[in-house]
Amino acid sequence: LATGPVTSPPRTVDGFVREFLDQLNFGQGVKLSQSTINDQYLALARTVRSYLMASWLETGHRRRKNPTRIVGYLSAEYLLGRQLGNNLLASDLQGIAEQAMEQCGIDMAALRGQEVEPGLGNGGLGRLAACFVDSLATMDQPCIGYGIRYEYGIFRQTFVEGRQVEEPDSWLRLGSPWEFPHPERAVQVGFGGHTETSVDEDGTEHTRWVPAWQVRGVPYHYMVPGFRNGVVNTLRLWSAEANQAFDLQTFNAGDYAQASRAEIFAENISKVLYPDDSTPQGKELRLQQQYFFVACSLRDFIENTLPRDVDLRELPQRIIFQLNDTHPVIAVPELMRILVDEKGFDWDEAWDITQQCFAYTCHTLLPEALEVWPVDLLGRLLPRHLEIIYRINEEFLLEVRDAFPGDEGRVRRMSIIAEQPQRAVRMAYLATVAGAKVNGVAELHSQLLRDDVLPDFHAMWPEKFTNVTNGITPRRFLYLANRRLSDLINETIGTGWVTDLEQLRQLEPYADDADFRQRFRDVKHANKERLSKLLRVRDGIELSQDHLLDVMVKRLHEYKRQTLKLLHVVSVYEGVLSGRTPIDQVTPRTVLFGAKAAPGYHMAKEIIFLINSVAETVNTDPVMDGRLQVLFPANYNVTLAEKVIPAADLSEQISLAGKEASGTGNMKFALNGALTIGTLDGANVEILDLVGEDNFFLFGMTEPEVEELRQRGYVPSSFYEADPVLKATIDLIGSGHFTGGDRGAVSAVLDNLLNHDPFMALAGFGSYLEAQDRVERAYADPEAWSRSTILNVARCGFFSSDRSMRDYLDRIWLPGDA
Ligand code: 26Y
Repeated sequence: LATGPVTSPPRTVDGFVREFLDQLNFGQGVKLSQSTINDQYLALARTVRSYLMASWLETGHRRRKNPTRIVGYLSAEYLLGRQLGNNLLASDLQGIAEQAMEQCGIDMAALRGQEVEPGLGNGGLGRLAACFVDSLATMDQPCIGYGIRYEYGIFRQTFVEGRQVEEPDSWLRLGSPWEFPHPERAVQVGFGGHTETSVDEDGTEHTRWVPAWQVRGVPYHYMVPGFRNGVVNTLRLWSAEANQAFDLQTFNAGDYAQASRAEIFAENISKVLYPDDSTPQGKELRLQQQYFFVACSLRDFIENTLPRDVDLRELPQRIIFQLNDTHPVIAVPELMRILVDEKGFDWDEAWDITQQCFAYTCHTLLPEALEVWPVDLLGRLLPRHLEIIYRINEEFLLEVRDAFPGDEGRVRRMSIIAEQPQRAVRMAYLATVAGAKVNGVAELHSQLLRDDVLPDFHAMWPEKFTNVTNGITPRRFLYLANRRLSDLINETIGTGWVTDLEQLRQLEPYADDADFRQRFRDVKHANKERLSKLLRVRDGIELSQDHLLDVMVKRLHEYKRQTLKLLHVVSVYEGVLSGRTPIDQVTPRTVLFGAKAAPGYHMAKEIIFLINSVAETVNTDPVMDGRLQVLFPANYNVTLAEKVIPAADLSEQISLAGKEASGTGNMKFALNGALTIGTLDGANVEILDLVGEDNFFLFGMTEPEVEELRQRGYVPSSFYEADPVLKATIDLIGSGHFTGGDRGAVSAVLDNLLNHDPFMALAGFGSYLEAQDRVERAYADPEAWSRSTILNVARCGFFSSDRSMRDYLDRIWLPGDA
């Protein structure tokens, strides 16, 4: 009995109630009558866990019996969102759980609201990792997601007098029922120190790293359930701990503060997520984080996951480590160090293995976002790794000279070590040299990667480069977030779409069905009502349900151009104020922003203040007669996204062409029946291709046109002078109208726009307004609008992250396996 399969609690309401009460009584140590909502939430979560446990153990067992190449997804971020709803959906226990809670007299919605989402990521890249592991589990593909268990995730945003204030996100405070700590699987990670070289009897050199200090990495496991397929994969996040709780001698000598310092030092490593998502600061702690989780993960895989009898020459048949941007790239010299220094491989053989074990995904186009680590910092923290990187570079540059004799300019350009402005390791180059494949995240992005970011590498190894367009999981972002639309779809075409999103194509004919269109509108309206209720309670905000809901939610960045959206808002308001536009010609519209700014990104924070200032003025000015509302609920996160996206009519994807690598919010909106107003940037290009130009509001310059304008010399003020509406709009802001007469309060943003405007908002203004006019004309015809939204849903099946995973499998992880 003890060695047989683990059995789940009975899948009945009674069985669920019994397990729940057990969890409450024996797990939480309370009786139902005495329990708090938090007790109940924790017990409910642990009940769901119990049901998934048999599948988890069985999945592990099955995988050990039949070893294949598994995916080791290395990501510094996982933006998971709440777990309860997702795990209930995956295990198909929603109905049973609801009835069970009702039987216990418990309001299940209140329990759902109790969960604090693990915000272990900044934005797109972290959420993408979460979608990918969901898809791999649903496709029954073996994957371990490796990352960091930050004690504090992305900060909680509040506004004080319109300005962003950051508060720590203590997501673990009320307990974390979804994680399984495994201290017995802890691994040691070294830092600092020096290297020693010795020569053995037959004259070969051996180098050994002698670290100066060590920390313990403790893994926490999280279930990643596939959609109703009995598969549960593992996410393994590492937490840093001090080796001895206290330095005993110092402790005994009575210096308690000094004794605890070592502990604090070690635990700092996984203390907090860096809230920057583009400009790397070159901070030592960040490099410590990167090396920490990567060293833990490689050690864990090689020593504790891979069966003992496997020869490491077969490592590439057992694992492919996917590098989620450059953050985990230090894994490359770490694997070389393990193979050469610890396992005794010669260099060439180790390099051959290493090159087959890694692939690299780039997520950016902004040159300032490419990570470089100063050589002195890297050498101090990881002296052996720096030596290894130098050797990799040496041999790589020989290859370059071989391929391009006499071209020393090229050699300098391609060197992994930059000499200017200081000696530093270019992590993207290291990843490209080491990786078997390099991919961008949308067609346009991959092309610009080849042509502009890594052209020399493309010239040398064209076959290394490929594209995998991003995707989103339809489980969370359609089924879970938009239950009403899912029900309508299920009723119309069945449920196959949940794991085969292209089946949404079958909805196309219903775009011409007036009854279906009405039901589609009813869904949207009900979703607005749901959002409206939430915002009232969450933020004390009133959302008008008969407005066009125009949404721009994403991190705050100049390149994403929240200011362009704001200029549109102000121009509508200014039109009414100045009498240019009769009020009855204004389409009732609510513009909803959601955005966090990196705490050190001054301009982004000024833009937040400007949005809040405009909102306060516009929302309360009687001249607008309530027809224009600007809402900016604080602390946009996955939980809020799940309510906002299904309610939206218009999706704002207005980055300057050539700057947004892909975007994934764009896909979520289209899949939930919002129309996109957007530029030819990132995955917008592919969305437009699929939905057709009649069902997409395209505006603005193409990437080559942007480049051309920059070449010609872009003068933002000339656009200001030439366009009276733009001029009036900017002048109204400049007059202090939105800041109680204080002109200085907005000058940083305006000066920047008028004198620099690096992302050409002023150049885009005219065509953007013109596109917004098209939006309003289209919205005035509800039948035509509904038709377009239905076609958007029907044609966006391509953007399932299941398809992204298929593409990674075919092009990168298991090519030739078809
Ligand atoms: C190095 C450090 C400062 C850093 C930390 C986080 C740098 C970048 C990031 C995060 C980047 C990110 O989220 N990029 C986004 O990735 C998405 C998924 O591929 C894309 O859709 C989106 O266009 C891109 O901006």
